[in-house]
Amino acid sequence: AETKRWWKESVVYQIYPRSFNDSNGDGIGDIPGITEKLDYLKTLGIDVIWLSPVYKSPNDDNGYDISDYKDIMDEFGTMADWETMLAEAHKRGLKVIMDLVVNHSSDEHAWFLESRQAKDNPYRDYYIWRPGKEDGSEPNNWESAFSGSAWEYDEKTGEYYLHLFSKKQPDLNWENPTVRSEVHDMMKWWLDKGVDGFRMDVINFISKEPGLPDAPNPHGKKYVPGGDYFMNGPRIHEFLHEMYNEVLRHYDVMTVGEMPGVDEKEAIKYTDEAREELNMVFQFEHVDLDSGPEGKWDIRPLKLEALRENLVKWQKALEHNGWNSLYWNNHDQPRVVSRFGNDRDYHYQSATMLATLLHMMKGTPYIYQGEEFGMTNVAFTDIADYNDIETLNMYHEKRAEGVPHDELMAKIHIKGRDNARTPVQWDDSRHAGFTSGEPWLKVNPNYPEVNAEAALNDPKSIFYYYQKLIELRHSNETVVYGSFDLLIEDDPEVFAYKRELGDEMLLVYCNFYNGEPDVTLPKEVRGRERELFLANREDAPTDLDTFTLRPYEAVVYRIR
Ligand code: TEU
Ligand code: CA
Repeated sequence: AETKRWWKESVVYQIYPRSFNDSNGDGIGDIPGITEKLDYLKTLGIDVIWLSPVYKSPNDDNGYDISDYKDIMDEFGTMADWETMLAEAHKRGLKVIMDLVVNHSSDEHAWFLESRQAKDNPYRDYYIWRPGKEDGSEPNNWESAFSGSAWEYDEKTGEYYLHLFSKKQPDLNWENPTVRSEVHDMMKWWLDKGVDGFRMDVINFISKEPGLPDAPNPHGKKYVPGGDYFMNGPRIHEFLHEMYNEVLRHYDVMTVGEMPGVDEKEAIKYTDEAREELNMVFQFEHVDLDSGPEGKWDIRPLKLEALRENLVKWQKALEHNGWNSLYWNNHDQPRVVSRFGNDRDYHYQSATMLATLLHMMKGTPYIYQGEEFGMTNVAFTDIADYNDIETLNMYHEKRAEGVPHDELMAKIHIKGRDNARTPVQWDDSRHAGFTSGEPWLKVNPNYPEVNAEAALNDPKSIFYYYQKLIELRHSNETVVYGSFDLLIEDDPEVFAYKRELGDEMLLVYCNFYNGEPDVTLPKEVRGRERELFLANREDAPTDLDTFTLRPYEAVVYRIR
């Protein structure tokens, strides 16, 4: 049987502090603003808060560019504010995990300021410096995740440094043991302050293929993705096991590694407890299914078949020795009710169906702020209303190539990261109650209808459905530890699976679209009595072996 762990029984709630709640009217969410909302989170019922970065940062990438790992960003408050927040969370039985961003730092970090001074500076090897090719061009052809080359030339010493993300996010050199021990010390420093774990930013990028070779470039592009040479690289498992031994082994904490480009075979290595690396990973396959070969802006429709095949693959691959994370949303992804649901005609129905589909699977569910009451994508028409560096860089690069404004805005409306980053809509007052000043990013104009207060006042809201899902996970072991098996292999509209533990069985039926498909119960339970465990519509039948699912209906039966 399964080893019981608190982090397997938990539901995590992600806070993107800049957009969460502004306590002092400067238009920027902050730490005291989080403390104010802890009771709200307690009402929702979550167990763990994942805080996106709150460290000192020049905010080139909203805190994912850290200039001091042991200090708090001025805009977010002080270390004392942070300590109060942690104490207040702990008082309520909420754990807090921090974002650990150590694939790269800010170019304004003291280490980098030193590193760029001279080739023989003691900090030189903290980062990845290389001379240009013979013709002076970049050391290789890798493309940055935020457009352009992944290399930046630095006049001072006449060499290039590697930045897989923005040029203000130089990659740390994990080959250097001093860098590794600096990171370990910093992690212990936070753990000793009482944090309950880490979400590790692009942690599977830290080991680069020695030699940093050019990536194949059949179409003769200027720069190409170099992921094959840094995703899940040669020393990654060694580095993570070392981190476990040096740091994590000594604390009762949870870890989740964010891992673009991880497949289930690698994931089992990262999460197999016996290997002592991480508890879980964030994989990206299911959120890449609506992208084509050209990457995230190459947008395709999602098919349930593809999603089901993928999710089932992950459920089965990690079912014995690993553990899955379950998520639809985060601060980089569009809002799920707009993306895979129908935010116009079936807002409640599709949001709750998607929630059911996710939360009834095996793994630790993650909720992203605002998801719990159905926040949606946004569509600003002016590029000046956008802030995200990925979006802006893409827009300007493509505009320069002659792609029309409207075509780019259409993509941004579907996939842009600011869909997730508009301020949390707390109520129907000015700026949705997020701030008494001017918000750093505009509020989604649908806040008069979609907001937390309205949800709290409506017993039939998405909020209370999430609350129920969390309650069921806390009160029912099958939801946490039960086996997972598909019930219907190939229905183009219905995702149906069962969870089983001992004598108990949960049957989950989700109608993914707005049709009205019929489903039939599996042979083993036909004619047997069943009770309603959860449903997002009234009057789901409990006595029929074959029944019709209504648009976006989700229903879970319990059989004992
Ligand atoms: O994101 C990792 C990552 O690979 C991103 O490129 C992500 O896939 C992209 O945003 C999708 O559009 C992490 C953080 O979550 C992200 O916010 C940071 O910008 C990035 O790392 C760099 O730290
Ligand atoms: Ca503020």
